[in-house]
Amino acid sequence: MSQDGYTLDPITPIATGAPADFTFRIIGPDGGPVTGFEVAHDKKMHLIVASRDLTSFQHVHPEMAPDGTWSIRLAVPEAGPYRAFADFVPQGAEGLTLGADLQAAGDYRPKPLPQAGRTTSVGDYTVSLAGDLVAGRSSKITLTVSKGGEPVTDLQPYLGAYGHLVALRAGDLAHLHVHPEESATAGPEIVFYVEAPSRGDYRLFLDFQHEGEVRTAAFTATATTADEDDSPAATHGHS
Ligand SMILES: [Cu+2]
Repeated sequence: MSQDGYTLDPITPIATGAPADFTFRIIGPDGGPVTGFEVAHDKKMHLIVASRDLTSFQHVHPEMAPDGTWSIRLAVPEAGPYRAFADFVPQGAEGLTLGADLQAAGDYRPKPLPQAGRTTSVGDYTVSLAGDLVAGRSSKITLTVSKGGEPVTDLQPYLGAYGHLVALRAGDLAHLHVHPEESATAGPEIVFYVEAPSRGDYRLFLDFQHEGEVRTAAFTATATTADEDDSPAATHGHS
């Protein structure tokens, strides 16, 4: 929740059903709300709200009032525990991702983590995943977008890239470092490097834009340790 003297301070609870204003501040090292932010990935603030069971995910861009209060119309689909992540760069400082636990009031029935798989669909789109997460190293993950069986080659830039990937660890919702490949094309492949800190299950959320609309494709992926990974493609050596 706090890092480098910065804290994510939720002001309002999150709503279920009808969207309501969700407001928060970033409290800085001097104890007051931060009002100076750099633009990163096209926005000054990226807010991610995920359910604790990782079946719900939203990536939105709040607006800031002059006093440093950020707000966005938001509703979550069901009651239960959620985690919010604010991703931002304070003026003159390093970029940060801060988390805060939120509770949407009401009865909570956690769902099991969706099964791991290499293909998922969202609307008319199919996204496939190649590559394996290996704990403790940067793993290359290639996501391929198709529509109606045809590769999509005219993805639109979204947040300064052709796709935006968020990776969260199942259980504690630890937020992973993800780097997009620099030499990106407009599809069908989008390449990321994902740093999984430990073995276990993760949920990957890909935001991509095509024909003017942003969609989110979600995958469950399991990270192995290097020793468990005996595939020929593994780059480590067995002697
Ligand atoms: Cu964002």
